[in-house]
Amino acid sequence: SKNCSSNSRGALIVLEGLDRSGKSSQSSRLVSYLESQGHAVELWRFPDRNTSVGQMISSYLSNKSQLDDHTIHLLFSANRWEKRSVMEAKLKAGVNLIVDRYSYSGVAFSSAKGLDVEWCKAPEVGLLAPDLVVYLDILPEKASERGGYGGERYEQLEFQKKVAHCYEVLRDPSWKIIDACQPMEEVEKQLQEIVWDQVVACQKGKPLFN
Ligand code: T5A
Ligand code: NA
Repeated sequence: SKNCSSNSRGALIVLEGLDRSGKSSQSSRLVSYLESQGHAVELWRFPDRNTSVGQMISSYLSNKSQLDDHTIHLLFSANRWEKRSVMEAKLKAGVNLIVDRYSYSGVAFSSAKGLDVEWCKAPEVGLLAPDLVVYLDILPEKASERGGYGGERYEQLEFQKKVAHCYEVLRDPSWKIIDACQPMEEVEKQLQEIVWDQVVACQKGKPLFN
């Protein structure tokens, strides 16, 4: 249960899920909703392709470059580390951050390639701990039907099945799961309710570190 005392920092809210589960659509709808309710809120996403590390990641994802699996894993993590201090400052200033993918994507996608889970988790230790993780749950087969996969490296059904399994292993009981096969408006409504109950109506008492 959350501590409803006087702390007024922003909340760190993470959306996770397979490719095409609807994270980007729902993140931006959630941001609009929170703004309309008068909350300070920003939309963030990982990978952040705007930095030089992010450009290396983007090039890898679009198959323009090849990298060792460990190397790309560490770049994804570095891409979160390079944003960590700005995120911390925003949260301390009372801004809520809605984050489209975070460390869990890092661990799920790399361990789906066969890398050791504990090795994958190690570089994430020390990053800011989310107040809420929402998993948009969809069968890989259903996700693959949505608008068709583009050309990016991980957008293949067989690989997404492995990722889904890795997310199941990672998931802990604090995660909120939404059935992402529902109409967009229904997912949106359930997400609003969860965020409201878990974070917004109740002031945050949780420290920013694990
Ligand atoms: N990755 C990422 C790692 O390997 N390690 C890491 O550390 C990180 C952070 C790029 C890749 O990088 C990997 C994971 C990814 O493979 P990305 O840039 O976030 O990550 O790209 P994607 O997740 O692939 O983004 P997508 O755009 O494919 O998926 P979204 O954001 O989940 O889905 P969204 O909202 O764009 O919707 C996809 C389509 O489905 C429709 C939408 O209109 C859209 O056409 N849709 C629905 N249709 C019907 N019903 C609904 N409820 C719908 N919701 C959305
Ligand atoms: Na996306």
